[in-house]
Amino acid sequence: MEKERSFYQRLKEKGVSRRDFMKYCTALTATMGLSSSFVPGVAEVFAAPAQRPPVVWLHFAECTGCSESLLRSQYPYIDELVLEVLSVEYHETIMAAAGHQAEEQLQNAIKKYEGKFICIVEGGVGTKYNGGYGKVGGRSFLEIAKDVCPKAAAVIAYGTCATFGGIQAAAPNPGGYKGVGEAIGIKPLQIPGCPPNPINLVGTVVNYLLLGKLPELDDMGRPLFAFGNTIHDKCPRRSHFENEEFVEEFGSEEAAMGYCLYKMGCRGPETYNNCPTAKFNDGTSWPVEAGHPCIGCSQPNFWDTMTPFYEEM
Ligand code: FSX
Ligand code: SF4
Ligand code: F3S
Repeated sequence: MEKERSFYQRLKEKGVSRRDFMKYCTALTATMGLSSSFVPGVAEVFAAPAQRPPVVWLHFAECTGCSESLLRSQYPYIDELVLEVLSVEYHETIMAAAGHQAEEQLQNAIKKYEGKFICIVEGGVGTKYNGGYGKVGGRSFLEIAKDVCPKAAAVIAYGTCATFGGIQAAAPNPGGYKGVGEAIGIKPLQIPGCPPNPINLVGTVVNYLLLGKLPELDDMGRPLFAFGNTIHDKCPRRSHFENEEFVEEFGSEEAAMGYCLYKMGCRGPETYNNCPTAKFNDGTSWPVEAGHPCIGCSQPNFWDTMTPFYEEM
């Protein structure tokens, strides 16, 4: 009770009302595919966490957009929520330590929490030349991944770079970049997207803390609650050529179809992600709603198989 009171007090100091917070929990619960009866439980995971799993967050080849999308854009207080439920032991972007001190922190964390920590990986891993195409603290990404990931209780590959290789794996891929699973032969839980939607990571973690298990996954290791449908399946622009009223309003099926971005190269029909329902930036909008075709950023081999952008497949 005391814990909960101080949590709401801290949110209030950040200008976030209990109502805003409940709105977020409701959206999160719906995204996780749970009924609304779970909303109070979800709120409690944040407000009075029973446990805070230690997290080691690794950065490999990427743009840090995955961390940025999590820490900045969605809700002004998402950082509070994340730091409330997770005990982040190592994260190069947000940690105060630097240099040798930071590396020491990583070693200490994996020793202290061996078999217990969650390892979140952001970025692709170079596999050619013994991983020589990318290093942190004098060690290659490949060496770090091989050292840290097997010691974790669970590995979450976060973003298209960590899941499928991403932009650095685009042809001609001189560094032999791959997703972390393929690079070191493990099967991580995968949350692709460039950037991924932070609600899918938070939903995965909350699912684990609330129900004591990871969400159901597809054969690529992606949570079904987020990647069970294509963009096209839930796209509101589809309604314009499938809904008689719209067709009537536009004058013909062809004219109504013009509202769809397929001819501008939309990859929605072959891209699995929940952007149309989860949206970005506090549920404000998402690419197709903002008038931009989906470029397939969460698919395997995004970049090569999705380019040239803006051309019909
Ligand atoms: Fe990749 Fe994440 Fe795209 Fe960027 O770190 S998925 S380039 S948004 O930031 O890995
Ligand atoms: Fe499908 Fe894209 Fe058209 Fe939406 S805009 S209906 S996702 S092709
Ligand atoms: Fe990416 Fe397409 Fe969503 S480009 S952000 S999967 S709409």
